Amino acid sequence: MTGKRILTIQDLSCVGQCSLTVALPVLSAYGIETCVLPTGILSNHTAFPEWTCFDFTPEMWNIMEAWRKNDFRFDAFLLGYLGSAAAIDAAKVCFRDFAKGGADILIDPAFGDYGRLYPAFDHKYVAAMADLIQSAHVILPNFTEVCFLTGMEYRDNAPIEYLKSCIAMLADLTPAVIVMTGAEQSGRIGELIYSGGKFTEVWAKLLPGRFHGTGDLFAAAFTAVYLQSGSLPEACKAANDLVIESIKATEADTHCYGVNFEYALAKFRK
Ligand code: PXL
Repeated sequence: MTGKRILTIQDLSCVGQCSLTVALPVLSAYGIETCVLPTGILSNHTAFPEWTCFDFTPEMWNIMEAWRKNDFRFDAFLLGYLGSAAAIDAAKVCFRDFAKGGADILIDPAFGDYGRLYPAFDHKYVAAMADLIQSAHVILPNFTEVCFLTGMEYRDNAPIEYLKSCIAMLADLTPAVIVMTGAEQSGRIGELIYSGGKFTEVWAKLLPGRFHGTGDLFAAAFTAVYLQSGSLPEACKAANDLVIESIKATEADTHCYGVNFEYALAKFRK
């Protein structure tokens, strides 16, 4: 138990396990008191063909006003898919007004994958995210997000030297420790951690198939273990183990619904 109270700021997608429907149960299962601030309410995530989005940002400001009166403070923040530049502005005020001294701020930029932006986003959103990560202590981008944030070219199956050079460029643009997720090299998948000018690599077995929501699952488990242990590689390893167990428990043709982390969590708590 950390005794820490975390605030996670992300969208609430009603169908398709991702964002808040992953972060809340996973952080709670690791014994962390978790508060939520939804940025938007979607019918389902945007990898399904049809979706609606109710912009929740006006209510974020009302919520923050009540929190100020209650004098709430948080020990840590985990941000994922925010959905709009307006939600990014609200998140900045949230850090300013509700962070305890020394609070950890972890941000998954969560705006793209496989070389492309998610449908709701454009370059303005990327620029707003580049500004937001100035406030972060740890960021969890995938390679697509590293490329959009740096302007580097996205390449499939890029050699590790290229991945590292892009990450080093990103390190010039943010003070945060970088944990690049989903690096793939010779049948392995893992994280490239860049901290204090040095790289650390954490690798796991690459399972076949592409599954939605694994980045959000990784971020939630990583955050829980990082807050408890203070170790970046340990947090990566624990999060990889949970993602792998979840994928193994997922039926192959249901990938858009997210992975079966519910089964994996129940198993790991036995
Ligand atoms: O898993 C990332 C994510 C979160 N939230 C929404 C999304 C996506 C990715 O597509 O659409 C709404």
